[in-house]
Amino acid sequence: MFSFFRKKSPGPASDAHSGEPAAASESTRLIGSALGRALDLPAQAPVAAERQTWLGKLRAGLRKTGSGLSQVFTGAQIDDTLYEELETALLMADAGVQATEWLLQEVKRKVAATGATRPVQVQNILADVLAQLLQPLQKPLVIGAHTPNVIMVAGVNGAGKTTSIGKLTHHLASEGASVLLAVADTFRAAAREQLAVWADRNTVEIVSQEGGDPAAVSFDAVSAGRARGKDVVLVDTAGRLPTQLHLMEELKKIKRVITKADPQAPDEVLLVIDGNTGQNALAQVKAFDEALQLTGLIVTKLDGTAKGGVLAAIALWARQRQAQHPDWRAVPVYFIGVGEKLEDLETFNAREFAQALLD
Ligand SMILES: Nc1nc2c(ncn2[C@@H]2O[C@H](COP(=O)(O)OP(=O)(O)OP(=O)(O)O)[C@@H](O)[C@H]2O)c(=O)[nH]1
Ligand SMILES: [Mg+2]
Repeated sequence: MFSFFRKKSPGPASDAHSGEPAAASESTRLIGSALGRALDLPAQAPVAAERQTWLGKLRAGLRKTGSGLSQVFTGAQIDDTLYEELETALLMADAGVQATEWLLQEVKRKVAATGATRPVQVQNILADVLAQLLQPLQKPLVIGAHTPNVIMVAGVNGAGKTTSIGKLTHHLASEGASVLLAVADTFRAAAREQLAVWADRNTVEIVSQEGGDPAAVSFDAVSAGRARGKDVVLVDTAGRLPTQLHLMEELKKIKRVITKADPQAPDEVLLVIDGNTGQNALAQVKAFDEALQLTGLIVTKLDGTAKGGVLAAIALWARQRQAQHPDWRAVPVYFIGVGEKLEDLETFNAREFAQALLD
């Protein structure tokens, strides 16, 4: 079994088997070293510079809209005005009413408990509270427990599914994993072509069918993946709104049929969310989870004008849901997209994200 975190580390490493989040430095391992264990590749030192680059992109993206957050703490004292401004800034950053209230309460509680008197202390407290709230969303994607590892990818139109699959393929393939791409977006010829371009770039195989049934293509792809001994099968589906019930039924069918091809599959059902979607992202997570029982999220376009706060809303929802249903599997954010290039996919780190949001 191997994960997206380095396994052969000279220092303390995360343990994919335990599902424990990696330490910050270890999380710098992108998929790049994911297969180190399985393929016996030499371990590499964390590439701090690369992490800096994407953090910079994330910060720059969030700063475009999230600048309000850091400005809240420039005053001289902690008073009602500060909390009011903080409330407004959190709402503006897309945290939503519930998560905003929750964060405010937690911050006030900790301010009282620590006897903080300066606004900058409130800023640090908020960073901690936010990081703690987001922490359960941080989890490595582990692949290799079952072969082929079947990853089904869903989401609304234009969220970044195909691009994310391309990036994921690139990283997996560059580490020597054999990947098979399935075009379960059979509606548009353009969709086949788009994925074929990614397949070419990554020199991996692709299963597609003109105008065919997306479930049938998925079945063929998983069967082919098994027959050809592939490590990973990535299934790209067509974009759809959760309100398009017949299309949601179609997604369920794709999932069911994948299980027919391999009773242990799909290993992952990922929802791709456009980071610019605001509060509607939470509605998407709920609806797609209801239909498909999601196992993870990819949040894209965080390099643009996304406000980032929606992750707090998702984290609070997950926290409340978990409290009500202890058996419910959490829906971690496996990756975030910070650009359109192959390398613009990063593992999610709660503390770094909280810090970037507050910068
Ligand atoms: N800036 C930026 N653009 C992105 C990112 N991810 C995807 N995009 C862009 O978003 C647009 C839509 O991406 P696609 O991958 O085609 O989205 P999709 O979900 O597959 O779309 P449909 O299949 O039509 O539903 C493209 O122009 C991508 O280049 C990202 O992380 N950052
Ligand atoms: Mg697509």
